[in-house]
Amino acid sequence: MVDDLAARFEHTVASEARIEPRDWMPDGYRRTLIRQIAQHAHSEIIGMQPEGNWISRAPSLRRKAILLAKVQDEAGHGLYLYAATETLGADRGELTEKLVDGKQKYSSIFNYPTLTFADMGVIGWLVDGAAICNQVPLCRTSYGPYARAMIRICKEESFHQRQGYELLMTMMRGTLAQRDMVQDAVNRWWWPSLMMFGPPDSESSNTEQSMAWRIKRNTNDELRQKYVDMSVPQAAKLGVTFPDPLLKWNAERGHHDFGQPDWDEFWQVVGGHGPCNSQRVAHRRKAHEDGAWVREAAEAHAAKASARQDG
Ligand code: FAQ
Repeated sequence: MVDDLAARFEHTVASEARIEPRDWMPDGYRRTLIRQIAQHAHSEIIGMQPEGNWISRAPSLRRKAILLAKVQDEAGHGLYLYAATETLGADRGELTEKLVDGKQKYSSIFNYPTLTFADMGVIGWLVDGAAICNQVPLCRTSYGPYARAMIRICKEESFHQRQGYELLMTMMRGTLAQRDMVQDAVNRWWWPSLMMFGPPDSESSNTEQSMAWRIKRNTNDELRQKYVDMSVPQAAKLGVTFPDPLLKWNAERGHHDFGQPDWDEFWQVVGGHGPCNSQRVAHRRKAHEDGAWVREAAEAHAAKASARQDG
């Protein structure tokens, strides 16, 4: 029986059809999806903090409205993704507990501070740019609810990226001090943005199995290369440089050569020891605790409503 189910699962994956919540799936497939989707959801929710930091200090009403909309979108992406984990049997409350207890990860990128308003532009351009590069292939991931969530999320990420690039273009047309601010932000965010794609393939414990299950459609290094190739002409048009002396076009490969991020720093950050890890998690924990009364009120309301219906 299990052999039949396993064969059907393998066939569905191999034929590029989607696995749906009620289909049989190997335990490891379910566990891997819950891990990846939960980390992704946590990243969206924690990722609201570095930008939320600037909403009250945006330089104009227009920039404030854009930033508010972007941060709200991120909350929506997080909730959408938590809903996808629920289709796999995960419990949203438990996932949040694991996040605030440091038992589940979120993207390393959100452990760096946002020092100036140029960081808002660079997060949109580079961080959302990396997110899109990583997530567009996930629209073809083998698990249906995750693939469908990615389609909508990618559309919104595209708006996020465009607003960031437009913000930077505006600053680059401004004063020398504004141009310097943009270059400084690019210098600080370039290497962390390369780390978003995960460790080099040789150190990526999950890639091989995730590719076989078609959860991941590309390796970490493939996507990192694609991102570098995509970003270089955008930087030239903007008038900024990347802080990498090894970055240059390789005509033979048809790709840019580039240097490696500091992988020791990456593992430190992933291990909870980056510049803002404790601040981010403490803030999330406080928001979760402060929201307890809302969850209790919602549950009490739902219980009363269902009692009324039964009665
Ligand atoms: N940070 O074996 P692999 C956004 C962990 S976009 C922290 O290669 P995998 C939008 C990894 O989980 C950001 N941990 O892992 C936004 C694994 O942990 P384990 C979120 C990382 O899963 C923009 C271990 O290292 N996007 O939020 C990182 O096959 C602006 C070994 O690594 C997604 O999550 C990292 N950078 O590949 C919001 C996309 N990299 O097994 C606000 C979906 C690796 O020890 C503002 N996720 N690790 O528990 C993925 O595509 C994959 O999970 C990868 C990692 C590619 C991130």
